Amino acid sequence: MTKIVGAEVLVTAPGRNYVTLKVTTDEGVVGWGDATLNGRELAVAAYLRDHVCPLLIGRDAHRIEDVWQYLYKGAYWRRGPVTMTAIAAVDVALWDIKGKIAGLPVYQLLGGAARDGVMVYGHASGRDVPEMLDDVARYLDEGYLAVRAQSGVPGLDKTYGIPHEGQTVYEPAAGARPQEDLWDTAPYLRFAPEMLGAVRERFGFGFHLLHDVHHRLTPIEAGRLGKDLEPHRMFWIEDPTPAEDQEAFRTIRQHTTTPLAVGEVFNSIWDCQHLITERLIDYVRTSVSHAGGITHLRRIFALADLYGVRSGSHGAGDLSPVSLAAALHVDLSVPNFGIQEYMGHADPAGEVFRTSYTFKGGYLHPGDLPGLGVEVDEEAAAKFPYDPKYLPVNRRRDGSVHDW
Ligand code: GCO
Ligand code: MG
Repeated sequence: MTKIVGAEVLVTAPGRNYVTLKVTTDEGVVGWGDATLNGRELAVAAYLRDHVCPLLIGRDAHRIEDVWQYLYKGAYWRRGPVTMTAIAAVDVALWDIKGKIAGLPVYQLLGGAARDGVMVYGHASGRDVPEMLDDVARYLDEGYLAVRAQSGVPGLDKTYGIPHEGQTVYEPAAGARPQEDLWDTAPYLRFAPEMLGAVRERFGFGFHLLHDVHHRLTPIEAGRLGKDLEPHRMFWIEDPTPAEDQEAFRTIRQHTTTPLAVGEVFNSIWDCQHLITERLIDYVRTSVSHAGGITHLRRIFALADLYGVRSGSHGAGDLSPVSLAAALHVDLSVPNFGIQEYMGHADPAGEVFRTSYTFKGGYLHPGDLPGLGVEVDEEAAAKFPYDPKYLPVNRRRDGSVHDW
């Protein structure tokens, strides 16, 4: 038995807020897990500190499945982003420990590499189409095989996916109260096919093109968008409608052959059960850190594999480098990997998180260090105290709240 003797929560804001779990064994092996839930960070930190860490002490670090079931079923109150992010952090930390004890990178424990590298997509954006096109060019020059394109919509002063002045990596959370944005569906629906068409016109079809709708359309509007985008041969459109309504995807599917991706806000297999088994989507975007860790994510991907649905995990900057590393170990090993989002982490995050994944020719690789291959510098972390920040709220022209 490898006894857990320590479980501590670190909240740090090197550029943005991250919640990190540190689990220590009786032999001094340390495992790291990511528990960041953008805009609700302290809820997960408290859930872990008050209700999970005390229960971990004395348990066997090797019994990952048992610990998972104990925390999931044992809470009685199941699922939800806070609970599942907390369980994920424990799960990932235990996989890290298992790898370090075995002397193997985590992907070896998951069955070994099923591919040589993990294809990632980068985020190109601009306040207008010319600026966005220049950004696409930058990604293609860097060797990316897949690029997500977002552009400011004429008539709307702020749009999802466009960095604020001075940001190198896009981060929508800002301010101690949510920023309020204006949303108007009609101009967006007219503009999106035009701007994605401009990408194909300038750069052709020799790379994968993606676009995030960020939950803003109704099913029939999404069907129309998908149809209008068919000539541009999208790799996917993401989150066309609010994700909790699984039935909505049936309507979208009836109207378009543009591939559909959804799931960054899902936290369990139950959130995507019908989407997968009824083949209503092409890619499931559940992430290690928000969907119950490596253990539960693998279960989701195994179900998806049966139905020809591929993985396309969320990998925004608010998922810490610990989470990205964990995702890469899963991505490298599952048969039905599709693509991995890779947004990067702006400095000074690099001072706190020492990573060993590498990018080459459009692919990331998690590296071969034992465990996840990420270490957290606690002294550096202590220099960046928690900085409350909220995700924006969208309002329509009449002042009513829309999905952001
Ligand atoms: C994405 C996501 C993010 C989210 C962010 C919220 O596709 O990367 O939509 O940009 O908005 O993770 O915290
Ligand atoms: Mg998204």
